[in-house]
Order: sequence, then structure tokens, then C-alpha cells
Amino acid sequence: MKIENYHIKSLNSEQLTKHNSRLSFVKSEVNDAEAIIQKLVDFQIAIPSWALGTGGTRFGRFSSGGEPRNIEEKIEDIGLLHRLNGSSGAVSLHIPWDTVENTAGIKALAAQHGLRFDAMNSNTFQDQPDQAKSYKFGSLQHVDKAVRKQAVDHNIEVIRQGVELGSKALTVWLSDGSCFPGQLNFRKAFQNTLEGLREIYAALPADWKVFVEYKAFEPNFYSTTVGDWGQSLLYASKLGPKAFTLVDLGHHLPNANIEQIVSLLLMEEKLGGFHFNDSKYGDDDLTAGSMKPYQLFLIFNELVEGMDARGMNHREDLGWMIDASHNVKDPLEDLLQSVEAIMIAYAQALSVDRVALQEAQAVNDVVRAQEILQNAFRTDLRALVAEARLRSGAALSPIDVYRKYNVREELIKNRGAKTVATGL
Ligand code: PSV
Ligand code: MN
Repeated sequence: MKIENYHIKSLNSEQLTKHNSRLSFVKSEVNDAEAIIQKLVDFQIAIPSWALGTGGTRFGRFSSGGEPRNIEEKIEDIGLLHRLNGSSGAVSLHIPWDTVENTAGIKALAAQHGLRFDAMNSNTFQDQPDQAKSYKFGSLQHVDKAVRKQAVDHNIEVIRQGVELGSKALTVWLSDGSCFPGQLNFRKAFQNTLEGLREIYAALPADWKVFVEYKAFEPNFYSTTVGDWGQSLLYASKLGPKAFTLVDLGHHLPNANIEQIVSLLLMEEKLGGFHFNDSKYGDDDLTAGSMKPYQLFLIFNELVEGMDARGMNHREDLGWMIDASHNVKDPLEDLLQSVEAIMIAYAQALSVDRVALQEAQAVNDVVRAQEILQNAFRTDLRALVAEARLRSGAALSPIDVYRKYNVREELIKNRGAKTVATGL
């Protein structure tokens, strides 16, 4: 389904009067609205190739129909999102789910849609049909050197594919760990993993980064070999300056203070990137901002403060990605909602009165500090995000355009009702 400029313009013009009155109200509420709008225009969030199909659980998977059948169709779907919101200009691929045969063709297609390739993701948590060794008992941590070598070689192959596509980063998420006490020698598992990561690190081109993603549990339920930010930071520090920690919001134990984690990682110059999602219980793969929007804002508050303290470029210096694909919504509508929630949290964080906050902190004025943060959170900045979209030639209301032009129905007509995209 191709959404043309005139589709977007036609709905935008119907919604413009209302938008302008909301915008002028917000402009009267926040300082320097123009600077915030420009930052929102610049900000881009990568879409994971595996979120374009409906996610499943171990109990079942219910397709929305019209799911992309190949990498070309995945890029078309992400191009559509980017056209609608102007903020989804990058794609994050997962190998081997998205192994590319025709690199030049795929690059050209992505460029046509204004997309670049963000971090590449390796997969040593599943066995592939043609694979010699099994990852049942882990990959880089494995007691058998041949399994470890196979996992290292796979990661090096992912880097090779990424180089061809113009990506600049590799994300390594390992499901390695153990399900029962006594199954694993923790120290040996750590050392094997570090050795493997060092070999992968050595294969990185000079301008590449590697992100070490951590996760507390699942699929292993007793220990995880990269289980928290401390372990990830330990690996990243031992590896060297091209290695960073990646924070996936769904990968913490309940009530973890993620904003504090982010602040300290930034301080240590070891925060590499993000996987955004939301959750109530664990790694629930829910739409970003759907459960804990205040937490999302607090995370962005630390990000903006920490990046500005180091003079970092908000758009370029960290990898911004979504990692969510749950089981009931239309995946494209869900991604539009996630991007919107991330942009709102970013806008709120940009609007925080930092000077006043520092003053309140300096005199232990706890009440004032809370007022400053909650004032930013409770001011409705959606019109600023919509204005940024308008200025990028995108839709004031992406979901309205998507629904008005029956995108899902068209996709089902073209691709079929029973298609299933690769992913989990
Ligand atoms: C693991 O739960 C994870 O967050 C990693 O980023 C994987 O690459 C991705 O999900 C797979 O869906
Ligand atoms: Mn993730």
C-alpha cells in the first residue's frame, strides 16, 4: 500500500485549524518551543524488522493478516511508517531472520523510502535447520569450544552483512544462562563469553560499535550470563572503547530504577543504545508508554540531562530502537503508537526547566524538584510532536491516515490473510 503525499495533505488540511489552536496554547506554556520542535524533527527511531508481524506467545500466535513475507515487504512497511510519522527513518535487522541476498537492491529500496540501516542483531538463541551445533545449553558460554566458535562465526557474518548495508553497530543479545542451580560454573561461563565477545570485537570495523544487551531472565530461569547492567558494563569495559551497554526497558527485574541506570551508564560513557517497549510483569513486549509513561519520561529526562552534560548529539550518538511485538494489535498501528509515546517523552524531557531543577536540588527543595518534573510531564505537548511531523511532510495524525486509507485491508488484499512474518 502506497500512501501518497496527497493522502497525507488532505487529512492534514482537515485537522489543521484544531492543531494550530492546540499548538499556540502549548507555545504559551513552554519555553523555546521552536528549539524543541527542531529536535523532534531531527530525532529518528529505528524500527525492528521483527515487529512488523503480530507477536506470539508459547500458547499461540494470531496474525493480523497482510504481514510482510520478505525483507522487501518489511522495508516497504517501515517506509510507510516513516512516511506517516517522519520519525521512523531507520531499520534494525535480525540475522538470519532477515538475511539479505540482493544487497544492492535492498539498499536501493531502503534509500527510496528514506531509510538507513541501524544496528544489526545476531541470533544465537535459536537453532537454525542447517546448523551443525545446538545452542540448547548456550552459545558463547558453552562448555564446547566448537559451539562457541560457531556463535562467534555467526556474529562475524552478521557484521559482514551489516557492513554491506551501511550499518555501524552490532547488538549481541545472548540467551545464555542456566535453568537450575549447579548446571553452570558462573565464572567459566563468564570467561567463555568474554573470550567470544573479544573475538567478535576484534572483527569490528574501526567505525563500528558493539552493544551488549542484558536481560534478567527468560529463556533461562535461574541465571543469565549477561543478566543485568552491571554484567553488561563489565563485559563492555573489558572489551574496550567500541563496546557499550544496551538497555532494553523490558529486561529488568520489577521496579528497577532504569532512569538511574541510564544516568550512570551515560556518565561512564558506556550507554550505547535502547530497545523501547513497556511492560507490566516482565519482557511483555507492550507498546512503549502504554503502562508507565511517567517512567519513560523520567528515563528521557536523564538521557537529555546526561547527553547535554557531555555535549552529545541526541540523534546520532545513541542507538534508538523499538523492540516490541505483542499479540493483539495491528503491528503497524502499534509501532506508530510506540514512536508517538517516545517522541512525547523526549519532548517532555526537553521542556524540563533544568536551571530551576538544579537550584531546587542544591537547596534540597524536594517539593519544588518534584513540581518541576511533574509540570513537564503533565503539560500536554502532543501538539509539538504533531507540528514536528507536519514540518517533516508527515501526518498530523498518522493513525487517522492509516485507517482512513484502509492500509491493513490493502495489505491483506495484496499479501494474503495468512502471511506470517519472520521473528518470534
Ligand atoms: C530478547 O528478549 C530481545 O530483547 C533481544 O533484543 C532480541 O534480539 C529480541 O528480543 C528478539 O525479539
Ligand atoms: Mn531487545
